[in-house]
This record gives sequence, C-alpha cells and structure tokens, in this order.
Amino acid sequence: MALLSGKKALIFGVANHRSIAWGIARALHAEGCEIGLVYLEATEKWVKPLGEQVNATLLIPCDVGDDAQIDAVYAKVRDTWGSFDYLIHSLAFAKGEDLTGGFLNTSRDGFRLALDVSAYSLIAITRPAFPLMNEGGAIVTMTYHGSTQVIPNYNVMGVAKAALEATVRYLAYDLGPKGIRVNAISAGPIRTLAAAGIGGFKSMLKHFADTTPLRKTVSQDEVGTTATFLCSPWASGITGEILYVDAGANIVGMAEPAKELAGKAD
Ligand code: 0WE
Repeated sequence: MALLSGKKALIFGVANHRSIAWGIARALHAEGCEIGLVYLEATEKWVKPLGEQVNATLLIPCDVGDDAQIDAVYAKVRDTWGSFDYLIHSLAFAKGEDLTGGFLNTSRDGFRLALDVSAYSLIAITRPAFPLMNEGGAIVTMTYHGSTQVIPNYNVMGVAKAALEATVRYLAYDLGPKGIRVNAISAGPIRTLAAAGIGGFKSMLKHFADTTPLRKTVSQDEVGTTATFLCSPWASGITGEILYVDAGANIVGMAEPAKELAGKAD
C-alpha cells in the first residue's frame, strides 16, 4: 500500500507545469494521495489539464487576497470531501518594482501587498481549513533563505518570508495539540513562472549548480518528495520546522573561488 493512500491534499499555488506546487501534487499523487487544486483564475488554461493528470477531484479558482473567495473554496471542500488531511501553501507575490533596486524604496502599499499575499494568506487559508482537517494532518508552505540573509533584490519578499516562517512556528504551536503539524520547506532557486521575471535568475542558477555542496540546483520533484515526507507519518515528530531543500547551499559560509574549484575537479 502506498504511503498516503486514503489521504486527501488541498494544494494552493499551481500556475503551470513548472510550479513547485505541481511538483508537490505529483509526488503526493504518486503515494496514493487524492488531490484538490486551488489556483488563480488567470492560470486556469494551464491548471485544468494538470488536474486531469493527477485525477484531481477538486479544481477551484481563488485569489487568496479575497476572504469571500477563500470561503467559497472551503464551502466546496466541505461539500465534496467533508474532511481532508494535508494543506499545501505554495504562493507569493510582490510588485515587480519592489524586487529590484533599493530596499529603502519599498512603498507602504508594496509592503502591505507582499506581506498580505505571501504571509498572511497562510493564516487566512489555515483558519477555515482547520475544522475540516483530520487528526494526523499536516500543513506545508514554501519559503526562501532571503528571510534570514540578504539576497540582492529579494527585498520585501525577504521580509514577507521572515513573517511567513514566524507564522509557521505560531501556527505549529496553536495546532499541535489538535494533531496538526505545520512546517516550511526552504528551497534553493528553481526556474518557475514566479522566477521568470527576475533579472539575472539564469546566472543565479548557474552559480548554484557550480558551487553548492551537491553541485546542482534542486528540482520541483525534490521539493515534492520532501513535502510528501513532511506530510507523511514518517515526519510525525516534526513541526514548526524550516527544512532546507537547497543542495546544501545554506551551510556554506564562502564559496571557493572558481579557479580553485576547476583545479580540484581533475
Ligand atoms: O519567492 C520567490 C519569488 C516570489 C515572487 C516572484 C515574483 C516575480 C514576478 C514574488 N513576486 C513576484 N512578482 C512579480 O511580479 N523566490 C524564492 C524566487 C526568487 O525571487 C527572487 C530571487 C529568487 C530566488 C528575486 C530576487 C532575487 C532572488
């Protein structure tokens, strides 16, 4: 029997076939988990065919910035599934102008938007999920190392991810007594739609592939299997944790100069 057969997972944040949420959906499905996808309406054209690939039994559009749309999601979940087991949160947004240039120029509105969509949304989708979640359930969100160390241009998203990681700990404390675990995966850079608009992303990927301890970037599949582990009973002792899936990048204090690396490869 598969690791998660008979379980149900509600996944927020599939936009297309490159989405990290899609890697998670595939990995959960491969372990026998039933899948529901919640997506931004504008991405429906790409999400619908993906839903078919994993026999999704729920496909619901939702902008997590709107409480009425979140309520509509859970009305449908209650009607169709009754209860469920796993909640995946894999979404973020900041204005393009706030992901470039000086952090000092972050506007009040840009800050509010980034924190609302990227951090508060985890609370907003967890509150109505909680009464529907079975004991032994789990919640997984996606974060990034820019939360604790400066990554040029990540700017207000770094602040939002710091808030998200603290939110994971406070939710874990609240939901732990009810048998629900809450964790985050801190992934290395991955080429997705969200990364497409970011200047210099390609060279960032190359730098990672050249310098991480594992000498590679991580894939959506590697995040997917880790999320599956965190949901599964194999992780029954883990909550409030930030788990790095970054080919070891975060443990390195200083990369070796490229010249010496090349010499060592021989
Ligand atoms: O969290 C992220 C990206 C999230 C994101 C991406 C965009 C691009 C398009 C949020 N909002 C927007 N808004 C847009 O208009 N990552 C971890 C990927 C990422 O983004 C960076 C990175 C990395 C890595 C931005 C600057 C520097 C590094």
